[in-house]
Amino acid sequence: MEPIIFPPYKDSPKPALSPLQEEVLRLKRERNAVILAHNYVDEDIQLIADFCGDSLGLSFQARDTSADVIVFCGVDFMAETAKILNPEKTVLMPDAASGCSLEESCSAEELAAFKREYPDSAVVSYINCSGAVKAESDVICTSGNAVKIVEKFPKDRRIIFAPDKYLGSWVEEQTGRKMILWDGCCCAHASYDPEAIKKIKAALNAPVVCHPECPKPVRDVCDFVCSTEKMINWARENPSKTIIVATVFQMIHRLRREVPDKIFVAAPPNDIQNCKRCRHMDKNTLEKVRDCLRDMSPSIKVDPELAKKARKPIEKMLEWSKK
Ligand code: CIZ
Repeated sequence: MEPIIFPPYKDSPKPALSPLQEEVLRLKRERNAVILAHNYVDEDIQLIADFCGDSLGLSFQARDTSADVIVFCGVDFMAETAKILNPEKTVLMPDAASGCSLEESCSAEELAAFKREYPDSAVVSYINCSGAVKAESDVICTSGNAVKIVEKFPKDRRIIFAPDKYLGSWVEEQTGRKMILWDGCCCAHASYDPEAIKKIKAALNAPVVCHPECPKPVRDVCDFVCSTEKMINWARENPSKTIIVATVFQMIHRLRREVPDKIFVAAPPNDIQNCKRCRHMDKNTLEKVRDCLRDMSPSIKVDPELAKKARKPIEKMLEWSKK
């Protein structure tokens, strides 16, 4: 299969806003809403978002916004986190069925039982989990701050890391400490083929950046491993004109806008609709963004008691993430 190659953004035509995008922006003004979009949603949504970023940046935005309504274009745990951080606001999701394979791999009951097997452990949970799992955790992390968060604990403190075993194993490598890893993974990142990546790297003579949710054999054939937000600086500073990207395909839209003079290539295998996509993120469409603003639904609800418990480890993460 031919690689998907994106020419430099600076040389590409910039289409005017479509009538649907204009309609969304009009509704957004009427509702005094803010649109927060994850790096993994489609470009037509990214282009009309007030803020486009990773879970960490989006959490700060959700906590600090003065808008009445947050439209969260991402997946359910992200919108739930926004509601937990800012319970007075109405938080809308274009499609309430956009979940996450990592979130599905770990229930709060299972994590509670796991904690009983390893008493006296601190629990660090990746933000890709439910509010109920967050409530069972001591602190939350994202891929952008996982190393920093784990390093906050004394070296001899036993840590349970949930639910992504690949991100966990990468953090182990970076920090030199062993953790007890939950056996979950992201189905999109877990399916890269290291041999296919080696081949394209040799064919294009270009470096590969991958996400830490990729398994170790994939990470080992890549030149750099980092969160989506950190990919921007790395791509900007890398001397190569062409960069191969192994994460959910839509990240390339963000990279192209931020680093407009480079060529970006989606790493193979390009398996769903000819590129690496997240079936949950793909449930976000511009039509559904319009509909949720028009109907003020689906709106996220979180039980106040649960929210109170889950807010602590999220706020601890935000506090520990400060520069
Ligand atoms: O942290 C996030 O938002 C995810 C899921 C990936 C990344 O690295 O941005």
